[in-house]
Amino acid sequence: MNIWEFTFGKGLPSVRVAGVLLLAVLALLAVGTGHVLAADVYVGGVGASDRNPGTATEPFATIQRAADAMSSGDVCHVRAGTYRETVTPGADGLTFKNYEDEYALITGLDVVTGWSAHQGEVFKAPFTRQPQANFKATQVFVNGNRMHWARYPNEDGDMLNTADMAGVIVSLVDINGKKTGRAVVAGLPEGPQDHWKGAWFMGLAKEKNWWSANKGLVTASSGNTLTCGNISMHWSANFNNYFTGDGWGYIIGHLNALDAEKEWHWQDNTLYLYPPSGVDIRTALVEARKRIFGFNLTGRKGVTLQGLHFKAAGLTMENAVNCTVEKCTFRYASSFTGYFTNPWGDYKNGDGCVFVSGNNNTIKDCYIGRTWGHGVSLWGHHNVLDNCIVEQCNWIAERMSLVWAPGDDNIIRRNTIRFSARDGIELGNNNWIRKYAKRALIQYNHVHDAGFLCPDGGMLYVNHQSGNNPLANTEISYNIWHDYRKSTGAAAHGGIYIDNSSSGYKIHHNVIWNVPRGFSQNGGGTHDIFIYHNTLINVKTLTSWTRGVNLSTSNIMVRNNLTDGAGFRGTVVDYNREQASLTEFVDAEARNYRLKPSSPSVNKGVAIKGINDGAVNAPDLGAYEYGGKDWTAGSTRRVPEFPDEPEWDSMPMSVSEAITNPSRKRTQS
Ligand SMILES: [Ca+2]
Ligand SMILES: [Ca+2]
Ligand SMILES: [Ca+2]
Repeated sequence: MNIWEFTFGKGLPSVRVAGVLLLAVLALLAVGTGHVLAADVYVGGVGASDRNPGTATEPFATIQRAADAMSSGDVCHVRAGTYRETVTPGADGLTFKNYEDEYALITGLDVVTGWSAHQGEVFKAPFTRQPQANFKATQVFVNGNRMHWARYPNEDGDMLNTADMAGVIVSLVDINGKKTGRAVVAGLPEGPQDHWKGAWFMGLAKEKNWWSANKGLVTASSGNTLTCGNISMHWSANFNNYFTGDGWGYIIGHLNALDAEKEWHWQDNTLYLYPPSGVDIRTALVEARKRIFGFNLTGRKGVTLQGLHFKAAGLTMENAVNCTVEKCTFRYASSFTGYFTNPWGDYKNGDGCVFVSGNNNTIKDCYIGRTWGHGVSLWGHHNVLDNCIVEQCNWIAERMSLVWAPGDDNIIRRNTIRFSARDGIELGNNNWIRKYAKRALIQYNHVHDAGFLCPDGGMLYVNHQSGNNPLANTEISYNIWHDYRKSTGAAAHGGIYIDNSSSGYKIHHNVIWNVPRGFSQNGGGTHDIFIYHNTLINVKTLTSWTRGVNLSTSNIMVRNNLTDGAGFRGTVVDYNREQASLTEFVDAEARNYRLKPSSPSVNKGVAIKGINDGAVNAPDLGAYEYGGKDWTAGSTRRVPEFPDEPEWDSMPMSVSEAITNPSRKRTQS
């Protein structure tokens, strides 16, 4: 049998074979002369209309119109403008990019008009939004700035503090055999019976809210006492009373809470708004969330998004393959929702922000943040997150992370990851979501100022649940981790937290400071943990291992590390230097923990194959080798200026401020 018979089958008419060959030749020509067939398509600008041919001089008006007209290899150039759409490409191999340096904004917001007086300073207007499961709230912006869903007490704008919350006492009661939440809210203005029915309660039981916040839907209220149904999973289970007691909290999402400027509420297809002072609602730009996604790349291959801005709109890449997202920005992907069934949120429907369940995709040079939910969700495999800034996520204080990456073989490198109620990077949880990352590479990241509201999290968190599960074989190297903010209480972890028997981690050349525990674990059975060449400063407990009942905690190698503290523990602990003087670092005050030539840590380490092969003379202790190859961590990007959002600048810190003065404006009550 010759190859042709094998390929096309016996008895195939020769004319058919010739036809197939002709097509093959044409296809080869198309690949070889891509410029001839690939087209440039233009969207936006003067005279834009979807009835145009989509040329530079006669551009389309919508990106979707361009997407419908494009075929593989085509490039869509998006001019400056605001695009209120969810773009769903119908072909693979497309590129969508901003035109030159123009500011192209894709938004899930629509303009709200038709305002009339409601009561006092509050106005109302008709508004409906795309129906979607678990998309319980909308979001509202006035002249581009974020407003607050009506709340008691009022929101001060800092989404990760407790200073503006009320004192609460949270409990769990049995009502007709059903676990029901109770919350007593200090100072709550008393109204008639059920004054707060239909609102959400969100509470933090002080040091006891070990994992995440208490949330529930108020089913009844009397005086300042709320009865809550649909309570969050952890509150309902109330493990060892971790989620009860006194703490902080607020009521959100009720018209009766709408009593201050910048507050809004939406119900019965009516939007209520108390405009910011000095803003005339008749001339202001008021926008509310209509759509979940800005782009839907579900199932697509080889699509590139470049230089596009997303506001109040997520990106879903479910089962997407070989796609690239670069120099894009994503803000406000998710609104406040209940999450009572899933502490990881409705991650496929916006809470994931940039949600990737497919493989071999790259997200690089992006800004991602300012959201109630996740920043980036790498659920798929062989994806790369590179040189991004991911900040201000998990405002809802759930099990949501700046970077949530339970997929296998993902690479997370050179990112700046900061400001979260709980974890910085989470690599999965085999107890709750039955998935944790294998063979991940976490490298050259700068992760800081996480854990503002939940003590029992980590700069990096993962949970294998049992030491009998397969090794992760994950490498965590050359990163900087510092300032886990909720650092008091028995549950405070905050460092590299490889929880519940997580095993198979090579953790080397990391610098860690200001966390309660450097490397920690619960539950016993942890094994194959290699902790080499880390520098730990102001870490209360360097290593925290516990032994379980069925499995011993074994093969924990702690070697060539350097700290100003004391008490490294493991099964092999040697060649470490404890109680080091800060004077042996180049500039400890500026957090430069490189060694001086005179440092007693120089050349005091032991050779470890594959870890310190490039050492100058003998290996040094800690994360930097004197005279050796230097390394830095974090994104080289800067937080962009967003012309559509003039007032955010008053709140966040710049990168340099955050490094040198992380406590500024972020005081914890
Ligand atoms: Ca606040
Ligand atoms: Ca209020
Ligand atoms: Ca050396």
